[in-house]
Amino acid sequence: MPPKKQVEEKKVLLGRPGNNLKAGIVGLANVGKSTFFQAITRCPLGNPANYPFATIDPEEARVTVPSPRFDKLCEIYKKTASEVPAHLTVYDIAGLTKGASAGEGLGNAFLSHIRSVDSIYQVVRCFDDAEIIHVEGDVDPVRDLEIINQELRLKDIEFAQKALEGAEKIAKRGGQSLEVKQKKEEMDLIIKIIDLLKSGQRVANHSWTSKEVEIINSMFLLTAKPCIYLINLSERDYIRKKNKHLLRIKEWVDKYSPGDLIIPFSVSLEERLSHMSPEDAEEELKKLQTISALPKIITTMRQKLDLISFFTCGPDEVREWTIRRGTKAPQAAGVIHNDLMNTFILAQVMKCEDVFEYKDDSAIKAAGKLLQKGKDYVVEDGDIIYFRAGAGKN
Ligand SMILES: Nc1nc2c(ncn2[C@@H]2O[C@H](COP(=O)(O)OP(=O)(O)OP(=O)(O)O)[C@@H](O)[C@H]2O)c(=O)[nH]1
Ligand SMILES: [Mg+2]
Repeated sequence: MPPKKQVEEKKVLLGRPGNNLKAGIVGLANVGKSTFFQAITRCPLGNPANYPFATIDPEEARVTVPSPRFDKLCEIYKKTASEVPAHLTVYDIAGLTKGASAGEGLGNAFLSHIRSVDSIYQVVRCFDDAEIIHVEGDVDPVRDLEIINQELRLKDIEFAQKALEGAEKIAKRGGQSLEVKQKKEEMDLIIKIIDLLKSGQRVANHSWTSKEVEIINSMFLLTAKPCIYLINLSERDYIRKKNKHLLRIKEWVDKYSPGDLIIPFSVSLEERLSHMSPEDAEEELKKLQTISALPKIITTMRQKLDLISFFTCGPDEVREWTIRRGTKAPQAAGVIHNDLMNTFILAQVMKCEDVFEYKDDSAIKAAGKLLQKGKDYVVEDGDIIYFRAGAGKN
């Protein structure tokens, strides 16, 4: 007897659907956000300056995703005319102040900029420099983490309370209708969320069922966005991997943002490197016996956002494409072109590792490593895909 087909519950991911996800740079004013934005995007946008609230309107730029696999594929398919790496979109956002959730500083405008991104790079100042004004008077990263965390939570509590009132109105109608039943369930969840936020926790760090995630996604909460904590150290501390605040920062993150990553880096070092040629930057890093933190900052954010890559390789182009984990073959084809999704026939799939080993498409085919996959195939990270679509056309 053939095995029973398992009915899998589709796991709903926290956050917006889609592949073009954005990471926003968040933090107190004057902590180095715009300087970091310029270094990571290598673009002149943003307005780094030594006074708080130098940035008002958000700026957006794309960051090339560092990818050893992509570089290797470009080498193997060397006759390709064009090489297109994957990108991550990064936003430089205005500095936050204490009381922003109640309208202080740029207040709600600032928070609406955070609402439009999918994840947060939180820049935390850990460097001492009397020349650079600290809006709170002194360097105290845990206090700064508390301020940002509190503002985001307060805004979420306000949002959740509004959502609760809305659900309550419908639930009050009474009766046994499906809508009333759903709204009652929604109310229970929202009350749970409000309690969680009041206890200092973020929504993203809690585990939720797919049904709960669907409701949470409709609420657009700020603390439902994944966060990476970027600890801005002086060059010296970054190179020697030591700073007196790091342990307390780790304790705070473990308690209030459990599971989230802390990446120490040095904005001033990255800024210096960004003005050098790749060769000079490499030389400088060798001399300092250190590495740039930017590749890790980019790749870990992609992981946080559940973004993976597939590749298309041929004589015309090697390209790395971004999809969300769990995407099926036709939808992955749709990232290239809608027509490819609508007229999808099949996907011919090779694995990156096999291409690295055999270095030749026909050898891979001969080894039986060219796989034919249909519309239910869930694309895996590192797949090299050749889509067949339309009336048997490629
Ligand atoms: N010493 C030192 N100064 C830094 C570092 N990072 C940034 N700065 C300086 O700090 C000042 C503020 O930097 P910005 O990048 O404008 O800070 P921001 O967080 O974007 O500020 P707002 O947009 O006003 O919120 C600038 O004068 C930078 O040169 C650092 O790592 N070390
Ligand atoms: Mg700025």
